[in-house]
Amino acid sequence: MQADVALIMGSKSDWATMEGAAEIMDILGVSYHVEVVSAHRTPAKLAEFSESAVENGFKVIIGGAGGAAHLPGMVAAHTRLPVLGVPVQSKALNGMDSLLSIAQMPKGVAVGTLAIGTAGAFNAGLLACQILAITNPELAQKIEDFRTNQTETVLSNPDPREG
Ligand code: RP5
Repeated sequence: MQADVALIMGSKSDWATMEGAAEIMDILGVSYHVEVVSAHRTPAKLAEFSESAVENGFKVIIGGAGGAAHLPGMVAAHTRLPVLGVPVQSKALNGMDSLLSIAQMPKGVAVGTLAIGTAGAFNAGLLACQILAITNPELAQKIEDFRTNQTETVLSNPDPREG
């Protein structure tokens, strides 16, 4: 099946973080393909995957990686599709290494960098949906409903002592 979003990551160990992107895409009904594609351990696969991403029908790529997190930047170097980078929280440096590796791209090759960890992964999925919603009114309405729901949930239970 053709998917709109490629959800790729450097290692299986990244899935615990990156599944948040899948969660919101499931909620909003956006199709995605999940695969481990490592910039360092499978560099030829990364180049092939990125170069064929347009012809394979992807519209947005989400890349998650930790530590020396070169995956999103190297994917962006090989495709014109928008790439959203998620810094996975590393053990040694708490994800600061991942964040800086992903954010500090050179002028001319863009990666949209999200927050470190699970919030970043969820928001990468949400942002991918928002990008797709530019040309998809039905998806746009689902995002409006999600936001309204979220706001109402906070407004209807403002006491921090209650669960
Ligand atoms: C990165 O190294 C991966 O994205 C992962 O966050 C980190 C550790 O990978 P594993 O050693 O757990 O496979 O390439």
